[in-house]
Amino acid sequence: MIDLIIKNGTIITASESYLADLAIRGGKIVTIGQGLEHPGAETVDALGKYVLPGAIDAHVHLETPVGAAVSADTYETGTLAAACGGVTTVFDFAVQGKGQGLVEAVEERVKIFKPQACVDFAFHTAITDLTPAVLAEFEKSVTYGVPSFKLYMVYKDLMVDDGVLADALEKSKESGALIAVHAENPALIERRTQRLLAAGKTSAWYHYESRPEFVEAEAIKRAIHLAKAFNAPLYIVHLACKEGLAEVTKARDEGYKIYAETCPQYLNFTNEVYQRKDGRNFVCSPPIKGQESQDALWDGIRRGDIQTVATDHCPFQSFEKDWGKDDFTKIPNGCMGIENLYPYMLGAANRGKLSFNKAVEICATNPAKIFGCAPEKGTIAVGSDADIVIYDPAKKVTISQQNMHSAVDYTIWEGVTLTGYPVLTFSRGQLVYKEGQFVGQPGWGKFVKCRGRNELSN
Ligand code: DUC
Ligand code: ZN
Ligand code: ZN
Repeated sequence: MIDLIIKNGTIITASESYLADLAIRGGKIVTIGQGLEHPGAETVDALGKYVLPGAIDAHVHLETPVGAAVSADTYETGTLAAACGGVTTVFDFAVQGKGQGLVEAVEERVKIFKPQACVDFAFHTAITDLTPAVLAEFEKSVTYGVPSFKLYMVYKDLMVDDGVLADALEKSKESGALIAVHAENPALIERRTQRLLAAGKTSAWYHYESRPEFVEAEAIKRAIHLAKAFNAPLYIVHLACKEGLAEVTKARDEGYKIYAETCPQYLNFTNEVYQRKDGRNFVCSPPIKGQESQDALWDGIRRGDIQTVATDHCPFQSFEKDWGKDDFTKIPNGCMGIENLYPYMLGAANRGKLSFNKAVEICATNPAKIFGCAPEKGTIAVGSDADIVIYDPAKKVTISQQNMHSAVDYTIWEGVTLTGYPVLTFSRGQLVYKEGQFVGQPGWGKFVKCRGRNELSN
């Protein structure tokens, strides 16, 4: 018995675009063909529309304490907003408490996530305390289904030093784990910040001045240097600067498995936003850089040196951003984007900035391959999960806080008009979003266990 047939659409994968019908049974794609009919199956006519794999947002911080604030989206509102933007899998971070085991940190989070999740979810673990016991637990975490570990090179309470990063890289090589880094140089940031504050330079612009391009680039170079030393793969999260990207390109040209992710906010805005009256709403780390970096990031995507685009979704309410109106160091760091990722990247494809196949590759197929959930996730193929977005290339939407679904009271994307927008989202064959409305169920999302050893070739 077939549950659902999607007819007459243009199917777009990372490698092909073609007209075909899809048949779905038990949450899986079971047939791709022409003229599919099945009595009793629900039928969706996608004539004139694009049929895409659901996006994977490989970088979100839901309900996460950051300093005195907690990021505004709960697991429920965050994954609900994800569904409404065509994201069918999110990767959240389980932050390891001091002395805590890696699997224990994830299990704690799964318990809270499970009843609330509106789409499927997976985890990276943020390692904050790399004891010998934790190093010895790498294999167990890989086997358990969380093979990717993030290390922060900045942020008091979270950051690790170069020795820890080196140990983690060395161990990742033999255990099949993938190390990811938030790359910025904390010593440079600290001294620059003190100097700026002492000079009374306190506005949001100085958040950028305290950690400009070279501060990020230095840390990227250092992390890549260490990864090369152990010939270990490395994933750089939220890459935002031209010079750091050049180092990624160089290492990849030399044959190293260095992967880079960037975010929509770095692709759409420049550091000029920090001069705006609402500049503090754009405060995130690494900060949004200058035009040269933005141009380089787009080139990096088109060349394949940036393999993924994810959001770093970590919104804070206006009143929390306002804590820093007289001191940029008091602004909670983070921007929103979970609902904007796919519409924005597909809108860019619709404008000819990249191909639709490339947009699918970087938003869905590559994250699934890198983090070990392909081909169940990230593509349209027989046997894959029926995580499907129907996209209307003619539908115009102007983004506004009112038509978004996140729990935050503003959006940095306010007023941005997109031509082309998702009209339906299916999560494992279940309709969860229809024409501006969430129509799914909290608790529907399931925990996706990933495999180690990423499957993306260099
Ligand atoms: N950067 C942010 O801006 N927010 C959350 C964490 C991060 O790395
Ligand atoms: Zn980060
Ligand atoms: Zn982050």
